[in-house]
Amino acid sequence: MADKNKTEIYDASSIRVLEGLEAVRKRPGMYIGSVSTKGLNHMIYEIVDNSVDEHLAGYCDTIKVTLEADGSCTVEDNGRGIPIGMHEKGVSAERVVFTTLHAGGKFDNTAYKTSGGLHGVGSSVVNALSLHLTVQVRTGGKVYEDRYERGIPVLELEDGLLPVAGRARGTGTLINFLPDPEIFEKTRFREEDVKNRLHETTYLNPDLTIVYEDKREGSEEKLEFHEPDGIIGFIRELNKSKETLTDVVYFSGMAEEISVDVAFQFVNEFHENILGFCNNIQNTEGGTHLTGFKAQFTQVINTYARTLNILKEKDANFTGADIRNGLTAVVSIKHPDPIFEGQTKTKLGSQDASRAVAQVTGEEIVRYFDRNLDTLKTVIGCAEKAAKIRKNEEKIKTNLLGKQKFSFDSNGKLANCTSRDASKCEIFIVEGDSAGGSAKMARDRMYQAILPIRGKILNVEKASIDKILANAEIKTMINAFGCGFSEGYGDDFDITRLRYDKIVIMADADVDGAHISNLLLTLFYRFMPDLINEGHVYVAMPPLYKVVPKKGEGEYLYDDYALARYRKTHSGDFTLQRYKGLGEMDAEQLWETTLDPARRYLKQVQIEDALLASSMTELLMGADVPPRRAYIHDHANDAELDI
Ligand code: TSJ
Repeated sequence: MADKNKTEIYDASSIRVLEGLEAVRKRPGMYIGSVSTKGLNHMIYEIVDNSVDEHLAGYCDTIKVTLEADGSCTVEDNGRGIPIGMHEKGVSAERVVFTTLHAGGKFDNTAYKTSGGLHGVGSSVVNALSLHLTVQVRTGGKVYEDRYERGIPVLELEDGLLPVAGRARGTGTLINFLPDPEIFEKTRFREEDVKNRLHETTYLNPDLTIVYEDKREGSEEKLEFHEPDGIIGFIRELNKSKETLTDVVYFSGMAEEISVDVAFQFVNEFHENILGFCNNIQNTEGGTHLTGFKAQFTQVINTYARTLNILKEKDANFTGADIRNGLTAVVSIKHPDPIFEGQTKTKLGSQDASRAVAQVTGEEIVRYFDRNLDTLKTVIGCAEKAAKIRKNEEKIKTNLLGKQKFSFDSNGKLANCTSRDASKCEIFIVEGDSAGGSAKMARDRMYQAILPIRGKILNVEKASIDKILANAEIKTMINAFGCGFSEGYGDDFDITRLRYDKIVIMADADVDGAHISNLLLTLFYRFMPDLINEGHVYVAMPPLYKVVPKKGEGEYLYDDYALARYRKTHSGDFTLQRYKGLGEMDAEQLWETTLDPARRYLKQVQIEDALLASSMTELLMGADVPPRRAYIHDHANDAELDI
């Protein structure tokens, strides 16, 4: 019996399995997105999505996600259990699931495949990238168990059947896995990201409960996510700290075999926040469902505005951006066979989704607005206000920016670099004139530009576009970057004209510094989001300490963790200097620690999560929390750039 199984390991299908595993482990980024914390967290989502599929199929109402004390993750559901019977290939179906790339389809008779973007590549990828992975399936009063190491099964099966590990009630699946430290740069799941993603999942699946538990030392926590109000609750959460102008409006419907769920609300702000989801996966690059929703929404409101004689015959229509000014919306569709496009395969491309969302939206919001004229008037009022601001803005743009297009440095403070090769140039936005002065002296003039900014720049969340554009520091930045800016839909932003590969925010590691970074990031996020989306925005991480031992070389330490480690590993006396701000460093120190591409630390700014991104304040509160050691040391990147 055992011999028969031994030979199985080397048959043709097993060799394919080993080749598949090798491909995944050789290029993990291709399969899981990245090997940073983002990819690591993604391992959890890949597994959880399978339980969500089981929920969508109607067989599971609770999922437990546990971050274990040993660094592994356990995901358990109360669904039917992964099928363990004999598969046509002569092994347990469960083995096929965990060893075949792009399995799923075979067993997946659920109505909706969650094959959005990176998703659906699934459990075999997680398995290949885990040091060990254990599967437990409860069914028929028993628990069956299987185990893998780096994707390779380690238990010998009797007649291809899984061993019984014990007795149990009910049915369900439990997976425990430990991401392989040989693959991932970081092996600590980031709880804020995981919690947000799980919470988001429950907003999109109102009948699902997700129990989250963190058992890791120092961050113990247990939470239960259940959002019976669904995307209505999601909108409430997104707008919880905003001044709302209307109720949350919800509608749903079905067209072309696509189910459409929409919730929206207007708030007193000068921008829109519309999130698209297809089969529970966020489409961060948008797509056809959003196009369909926006086009139909615009058309309906313009028609109403004419019927109510708010728009006169001679008036032009409101633009889409006018109408969506202040709109928060979630558009969630379930599509039987979606197509994804875009750089990160997160843009929905299915044309039928556009038609289906437009059809449902057209029918349902007319039904709603016919009965809720007050809400309709508020919405049209927002559009009128936005149109007025837009017309004003168009004037300002031609008057102000137009004239300044060629006066590169409007107030004489930018110290530009010599090179015009944008792929090698960097611009440092430095808080304070004294640090700005040191940075100008210290920099590599060929490739590094310095723009000092003073005091607090405008809070762009609260200010209107004309005020924002009148602000001298903001004008200088827009001119320096060279790609214009975009407000809402009327898109004047052209990333191909960007003059710098890296835009680095350099602020003190204190509350004021955090505030300035916050305002700058908000500015970029609102008016130049592609700078962030395409990875051009960084935050410099100046050192917190310098230690100089009695004997030997001094060194800079970038966080308290590094200091604690230094104390542990160095026995003799040393002097400790604490830097309170950039201003305390002279030009040479600033070069060594913060500017020199070979030695500095930079944190690349990313916006991953819709809930977080909806409020930059929260985003930064989040970014403040992780230990500073989690930041990127970007030697490698720059070594390449220097060639
Ligand atoms: F990803 C995974 F494979 F690791 C995984 C799968 C992880 C977790 C936590 C759960 C699951 C999973 C799979 N939960 N429930 C299921 N269900 C099925 O695979 C299943 C069961 C029965 C039938 C059937 O037609 O009888 C069909 C399916 C897809």
